Amino acid sequence: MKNPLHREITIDEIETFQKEGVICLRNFFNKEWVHRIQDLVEEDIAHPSGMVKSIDAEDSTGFFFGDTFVSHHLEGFRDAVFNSPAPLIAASLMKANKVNLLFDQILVKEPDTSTPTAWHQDYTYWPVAGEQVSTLWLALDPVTYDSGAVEYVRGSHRWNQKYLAISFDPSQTYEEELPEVPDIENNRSDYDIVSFELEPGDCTIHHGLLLHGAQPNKLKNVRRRAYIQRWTGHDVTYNPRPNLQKMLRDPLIPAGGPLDSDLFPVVWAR
Ligand SMILES: O=C(O)CCC(=O)C(=O)O
Repeated sequence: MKNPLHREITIDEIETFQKEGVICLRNFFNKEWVHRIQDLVEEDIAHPSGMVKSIDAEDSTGFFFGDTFVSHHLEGFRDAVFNSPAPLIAASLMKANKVNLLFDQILVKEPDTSTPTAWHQDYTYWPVAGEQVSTLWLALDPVTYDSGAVEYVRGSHRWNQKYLAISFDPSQTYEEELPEVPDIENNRSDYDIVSFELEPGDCTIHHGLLLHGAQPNKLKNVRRRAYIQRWTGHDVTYNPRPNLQKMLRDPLIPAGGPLDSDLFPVVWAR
């Protein structure tokens, strides 16, 4: 099979991801992938899956659209999971001998969407244990600070601290005994915050324990469409707990075992 990477991931890039918890990779998804995924996103917005949910804050402007497990809904996303550069990027950066897709997702902030994305860690929402957990965030539009670029607290994945998942869904509560995420937004100068201006086809990959959030889309005529994949590596096991983010269905795998299942497929293995 043709190597989907237009170049290999470098040792420096792997080290940056491991140390800082986030890296930006430019232009790894070519125009063909970008156009195909843009079309799939439009199809999903028009005909969302049963996992779609409203993320707009009360009294907000615009539209913050989110749908999860989209590769179980639209076949084309399966191709983006199995045949795009994504699994090799995730495996290389996490130094993983195999990668499973936990789920994929669309997050669109339409022009003038006032809802920010609250600072959070991904990890505590998900039924996982282990180190090799990451998110690939693919830009489908030009992304700037003003259109809602994701921001990251560099190195926070190494603080040895898990935070309580804060809910994006008013019907959802998270009950783990963990401290709340600190008030980063009102104390920004205390943190080493980094973000990336992206072109369509550029992506970021961040570690599951890295604190991150995103600004509103303040622009009146620029959409901020992202296609997102959540990856795990060989050291990750299934760790179901009460009141986590809703998964598409029960994966029917034992707690403490590998994630390998139809729901969380092995996408690449060495
Ligand atoms: O796109 C956003 O607004 C937030 C993205 C995010 O939190 C994530 O991908 O984990």
